[in-house]
Amino acid sequence: MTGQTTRTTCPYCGVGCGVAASVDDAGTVAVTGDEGHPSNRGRLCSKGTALADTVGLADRLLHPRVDGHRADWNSALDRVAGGFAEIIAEHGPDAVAFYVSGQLLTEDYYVANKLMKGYIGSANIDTNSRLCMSSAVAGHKRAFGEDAVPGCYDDLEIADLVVLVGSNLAWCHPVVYQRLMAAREPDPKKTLVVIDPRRTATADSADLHLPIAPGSDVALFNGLLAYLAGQGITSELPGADAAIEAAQRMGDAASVAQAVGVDIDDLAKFFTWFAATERAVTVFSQGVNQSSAGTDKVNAIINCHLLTDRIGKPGACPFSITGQPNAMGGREVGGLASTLAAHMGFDRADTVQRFWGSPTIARKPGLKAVELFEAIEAGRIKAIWIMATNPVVSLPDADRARRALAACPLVVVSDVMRHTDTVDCADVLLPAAAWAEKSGTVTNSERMISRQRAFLPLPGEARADWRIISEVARRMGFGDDFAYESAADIFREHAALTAFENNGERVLDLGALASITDAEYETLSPIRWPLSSPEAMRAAGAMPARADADRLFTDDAYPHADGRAHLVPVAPRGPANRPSTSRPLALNTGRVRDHWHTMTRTAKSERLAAHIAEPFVEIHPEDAQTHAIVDGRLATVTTDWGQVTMRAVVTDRQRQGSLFAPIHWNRQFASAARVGAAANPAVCPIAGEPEFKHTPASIAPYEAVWYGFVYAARPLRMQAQPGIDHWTRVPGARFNRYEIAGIDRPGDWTDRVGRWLSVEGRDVDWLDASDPASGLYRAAHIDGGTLEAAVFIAPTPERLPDRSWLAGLFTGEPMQEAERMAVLAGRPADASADTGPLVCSCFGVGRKTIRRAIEAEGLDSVEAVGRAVEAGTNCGSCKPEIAEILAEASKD
Ligand SMILES: Nc1nc2c(c(=O)[nH]1)N[C@H]1C(S)=C(S)[C@@H](COP(=O)(O)OP(=O)(O)OC[C@H]3O[C@@H](n4cnc5c(=O)[nH]c(N)nc54)[C@H](O)[C@@H]3O)O[C@H]1N2
Ligand SMILES: Nc1nc2c(c(=O)[nH]1)N[C@H]1C(S)=C(S)[C@@H](COP(=O)(O)OP(=O)(O)OC[C@H]3O[C@@H](n4cnc5c(=O)[nH]c(N)nc54)[C@H](O)[C@@H]3O)O[C@H]1N2
Ligand code: SF4
Ligand SMILES: [Mo]
Repeated sequence: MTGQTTRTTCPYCGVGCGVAASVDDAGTVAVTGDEGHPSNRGRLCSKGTALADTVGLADRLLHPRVDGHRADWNSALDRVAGGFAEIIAEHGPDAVAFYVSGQLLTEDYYVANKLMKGYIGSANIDTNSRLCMSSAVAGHKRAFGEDAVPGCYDDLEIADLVVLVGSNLAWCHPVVYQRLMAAREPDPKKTLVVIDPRRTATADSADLHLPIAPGSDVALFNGLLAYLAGQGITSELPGADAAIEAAQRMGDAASVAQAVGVDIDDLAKFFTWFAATERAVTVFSQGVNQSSAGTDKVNAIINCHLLTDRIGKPGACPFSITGQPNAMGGREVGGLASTLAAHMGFDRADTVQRFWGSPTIARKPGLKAVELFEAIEAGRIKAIWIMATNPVVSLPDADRARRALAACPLVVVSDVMRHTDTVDCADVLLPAAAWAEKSGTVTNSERMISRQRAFLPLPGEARADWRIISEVARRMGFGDDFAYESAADIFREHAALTAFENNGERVLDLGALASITDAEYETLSPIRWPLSSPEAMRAAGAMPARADADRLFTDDAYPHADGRAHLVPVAPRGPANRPSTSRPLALNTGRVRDHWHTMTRTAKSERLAAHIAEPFVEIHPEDAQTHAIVDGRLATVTTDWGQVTMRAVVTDRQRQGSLFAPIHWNRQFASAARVGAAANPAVCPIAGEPEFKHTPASIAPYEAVWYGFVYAARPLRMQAQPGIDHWTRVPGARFNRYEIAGIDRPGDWTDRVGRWLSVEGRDVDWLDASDPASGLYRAAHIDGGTLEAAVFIAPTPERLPDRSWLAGLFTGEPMQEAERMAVLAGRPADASADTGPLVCSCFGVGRKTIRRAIEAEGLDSVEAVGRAVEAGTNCGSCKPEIAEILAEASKD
């Protein structure tokens, strides 16, 4: 496959950017944006740009393992099929479950769903999309009659008003954000409103930021609906009167502002802008979905669009932006326990069974993710197969997930990594093919189906997920119906099911692709559904091959039985658990720019790992003072479910009363930063989506008496190091960095540090300097002239040297005398070597370099910084941060 370019799709976020990948004769992979892909038109963000860094085989799971030992495929698959069959025979089909992922390809997902619902005969298959999109799914069904996103990315460019609700678009959907920013540039009348309790990088570029009280979105959008109705806007749609009446119970604008916790003038500005702007798009994401009122929040937003008839038109729609690359594909095949397949509910069980010709069919919904793990812990589910997700990190009350897996008689995990917090709980481990090695399709946030294509050979014994599932199905006696030879075979079957007995009832219709040939599948260009078969279109009186699938509901026809859209009356209610005297703060959780979820892939890229190197907890300055939290020191956050310890960041970007911590770090990378363990498992009663954005919490300083860091060419086994009470690993290409802290000071640092680095008995050059009076200690371990490790200890973190320049000394080349001295002195010989924390990951430009350039050259714009030091000139993901550094420099 060398020497050619393969067009495929980025495996990260739901933007679904097309990429072009090539492998040269030396095996070096290069990835660039695909100019021909309509969703990104060649653009990529920092994560997409760094994809080539992440395809290496380090730490990959390459062979099946059973009970902790390497096994061959036959015995591993027999164990899975036999184990499941035995439990089903004894306890019935509802005693087993699959827990799958929006990171599976549509074909993998389709086969998993078919096996569980049509052959095992249970609906106990749920997906991590439950934690992500299920409120949007339920909201769409209530409003439209089907789970369908009406608009497309072009709408954000066309709109005169874009409202982002609970979405940090600049970091989480960066290419859509770039498209939006580019559209706004020449057109100052295009307005952006950001609704988020935190002042995020996205909020920085808004015309108006409403830092609402956590969980108050229903109050806000009910307030808007009442305002719109007050302007004389009416609607004949079912539910309109009831929804308006419910909204009017909020009272006047002052009571709404009070409930939402924002300035009344800002609120009025938002309401008048929305009322006056026909072309308005409201984008919503996890600040809306991940709530015990998630579904109501979704409908509160959609109500405002239905009342004003702003849907199905260019530049006007409510827009649920999806997180994972194939969140949408998973919803299409029925990966959620609450649907059957192809957007059909359990009322269509006979249709689905007829199509599959299956021996049985699930007739009622299965357990949703949080309940599913409860049932495992309680022993009601006795076998679980987890694919492409890491629930020991990502579920709320994640320690329960770990306990559940420990208690479960059969835990099967299909993954690409040898170790994750979940993999470490498995009885059977199945090595899956990773991105770059697997082929199939994904659907992005704008209903665009794109191909993922393999451009690297399958490593070790890894296999595509659909093959693994089909093999297990065969061993369970269902071979004839799972005799797929290629992903294309599965895709055709899926497409045919969407059209089967459809008669125009379901918007999801891929009928036109049901007879696609292998060759056509191979070269399939990105294509948006619906794609009815020509016959179906003709029967429905529409023209064959309707070209315009860009927008749904353009003709005001909806999949509800009455053919209309419904407004849903909703009443505001607070989070499931409110802050109290013992837990006075609300813990909010979310993402950072350069990491993806549980870091299994982004941590392979040194430049991505360097952007935000450590887990942190953000706290407002007033709260920091109340709770004695100091910026840069460690703090422990405790909730009723668990505890994490992270670096405190004191900032007024955070609302008073709230904390924010990232979701990414876990046991593989830090001693105590798995934030899911602290997250409230309360869920939305309709969708079952957890309340990840709001857990009552307390915070206290972590009583470290020393802080330090280690750079080491070889990885250290942190769990086993004496005297290190707290650690974070920051992966690098030629070194590992460990940020460490302890609650006891050792008598002899030389002895202690020597043991960490196991230098005893080796022929090494060992330099160290200890100053007991000041509590400072430094050591360098040089082997054969090259730097092997460097250690710095100080009583407070402020007294530790900057990290960035030290990384540059791990070159594998002999050290110069000046460099040795610099290490011991704790500062670089040349000050410009200290670049500060990484800002631009494409060109490796640090904060200090940018600050120095701004000051030295009097730079005053993001573009000028780009011209001077290159930062921000490739993918542009760091532009909001450069703007922030400029603002900071102008203040100082
Ligand atoms: N860099 C990066 N990008 C990603 C991912 C990643 O891991 N890393 N993951 C992808 C996935 S799967 C997903 S689901 C998306 C998520 O994308 P987003 O939803 O944009 O990301 P989050 O950081 O989870 O949360 C968004 C915002 O909701 C805000 N919020 C919290 N509570 C409330 C509230 O009550 N009301 C409102 N209005 N806002 C609130 C938070 O402060 C936060 O800034 O990102 C995708 N993109
Ligand atoms: N506190 C808190 N928790 C959250 C959230 C939050 O905002 N706050 N957000 C939630 C959301 S929206 C999401 S989407 C989840 C994400 O959470 P997870 O799905 O648990 O996170 P990932 O790290 O993406 O896990 C994917 C796993 O699949 C493996 N993998 C990668 N490719 C393949 C493949 O092709 N096949 C197989 N079999 N395995 C593969 C990876 O190595 C990794 O172990 O987290 C949820 N949890
Ligand atoms: S925005 Fe970035 S992470 Fe998302 S698909 Fe595009 S390149 Fe990948
Ligand atoms: Mo997600």
